[in-house]
Amino acid sequence: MKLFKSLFLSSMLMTFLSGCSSLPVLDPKGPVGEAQKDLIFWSIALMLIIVAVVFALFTFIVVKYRERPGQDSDEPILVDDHNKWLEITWTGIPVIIVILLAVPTVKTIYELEEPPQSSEDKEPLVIHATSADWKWFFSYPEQGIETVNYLHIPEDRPIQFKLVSADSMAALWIPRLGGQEYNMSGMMTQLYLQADETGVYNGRNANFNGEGFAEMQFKVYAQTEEEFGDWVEDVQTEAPKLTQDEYDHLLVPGHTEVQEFSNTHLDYVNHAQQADYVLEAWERVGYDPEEDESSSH
Ligand SMILES: [Cu+2]
Repeated sequence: MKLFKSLFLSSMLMTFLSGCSSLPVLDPKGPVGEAQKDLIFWSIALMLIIVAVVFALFTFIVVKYRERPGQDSDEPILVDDHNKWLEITWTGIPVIIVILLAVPTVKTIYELEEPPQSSEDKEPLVIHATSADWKWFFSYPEQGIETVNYLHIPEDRPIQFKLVSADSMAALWIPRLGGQEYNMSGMMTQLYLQADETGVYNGRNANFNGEGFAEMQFKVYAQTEEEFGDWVEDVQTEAPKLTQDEYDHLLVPGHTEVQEFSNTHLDYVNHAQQADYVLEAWERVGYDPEEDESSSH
């Protein structure tokens, strides 16, 4: 027991003393991730206190009521069958624990449904993040541009992600900016994130969806407002147009290199309302999923 306990404690210490370099979730770069980190730490701290109290009581009881030499262990220890105050105590404590965990959690969940309060005065930037086996499309409707497998965002400005999947269910996750949200076919979900620092952050799909899942990753370039504007302008003027035919080809399952376009696929499809668009696209480009399934096994 002692060995187990010291092993457990030292592994916890190692995790926390490692400077969080290997735990991006505990080293957030934006207000959403910050709020979620605070919630994680609050929950861990509360649970550690409970563990400490339980272990202390356990030790105390075991020592105090241990069998002593000369004691007849067959003799049952008689106790009152009912103690009002004990009953109230061990019913009340769990209720208080649940309240202490639930209230901050629910409060944070509702807060994160809205753009971060720290940047209330700034208009959120809308980015449609569309997942397809096994790539990400990021459409900027206001800027009229689209990227594949990478995205640029301005710092200190809330990003309103509108999530949808063209085919199987996925989940958008940028650990340094905040928790994940699901991409589903035929409906739209929403996620606010914000970067408080410029830098390159990793993003990925957090919902297993088959063969190409592991490579369904992307980079997030958080830039100053000015750099972001320059990048948008470059893409608007230099990137090719994304034709519907090319988009249909991109929807065939597989991995895709990073790409950018000076228009968006939102011009011809809204996956949130046209869940079977992907099937029509496959048919148009002559891709047969059943044939692919048999050849890949
Ligand atoms: Cu298969």
